[in-house]
Amino acid sequence: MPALAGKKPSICLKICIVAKLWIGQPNYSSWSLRGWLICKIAELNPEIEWIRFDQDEWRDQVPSRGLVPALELESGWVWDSQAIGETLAEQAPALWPADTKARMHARSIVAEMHSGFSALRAACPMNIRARATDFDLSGEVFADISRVQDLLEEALAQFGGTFLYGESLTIADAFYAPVMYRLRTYAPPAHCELADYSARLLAHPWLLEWEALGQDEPPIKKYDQLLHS
Ligand SMILES: N[C@@H](CCC(=O)N[C@@H](CS)C(=O)NCC(=O)O)C(=O)O
Repeated sequence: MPALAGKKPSICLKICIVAKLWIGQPNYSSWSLRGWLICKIAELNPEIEWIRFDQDEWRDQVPSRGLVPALELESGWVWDSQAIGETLAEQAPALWPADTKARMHARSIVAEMHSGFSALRAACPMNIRARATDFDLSGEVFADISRVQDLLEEALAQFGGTFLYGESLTIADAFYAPVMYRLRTYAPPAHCELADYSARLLAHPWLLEWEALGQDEPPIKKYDQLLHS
């Protein structure tokens, strides 16, 4: 694994550490988006190691069994989006809401996203630049979407502002941003609190920056074919 010791730090704002973030394929990789957005919120500006899923040489360079995101810090590696979020939150507490109840809620919905919604994730892979017409959604996918709507509307009603837990993005917004892209592609929500939140979130400059990164990316057939089936 490449060592960073001795290298010059990338721009350092709040967290003054040397960092390299391994991510790829912004149009398609939902976990990469989460890792990247968490770094943005933490004001960490890592060097980015862009990987391609159709190439394999990067896989044995990361300790995450060939999965991204993986973050290489001076102190060592951390991988998996949730672990990256927790590690950076030690230095950047604003990644979580300050209020205890809000933080408990945020941790719960992040954990639920990380371990659940398998029907939605399997049937509707993130494909930011695509729009499906009349996409056939199963009952299981509808149940996942309905659960997402309940959770996010509850967060907005109890703790929210422009974003889920107030006026700044938190890890929870980072975790649900790919879900908002999925809904926009496959099943745009009719007017509701969730639709308004989704529009505000996806108009955030960091999300626009991410979306632009994927515009000219080579297509991944297996995901694009899904839209025409
Ligand atoms: N639980 C992991 C999931 C990571 C993951 O599945 N990443 C996908 C990208 S979205 C990946 O690296 N896939 C490798 C491949 O498709 O070859 C996390 O939270 O970071």
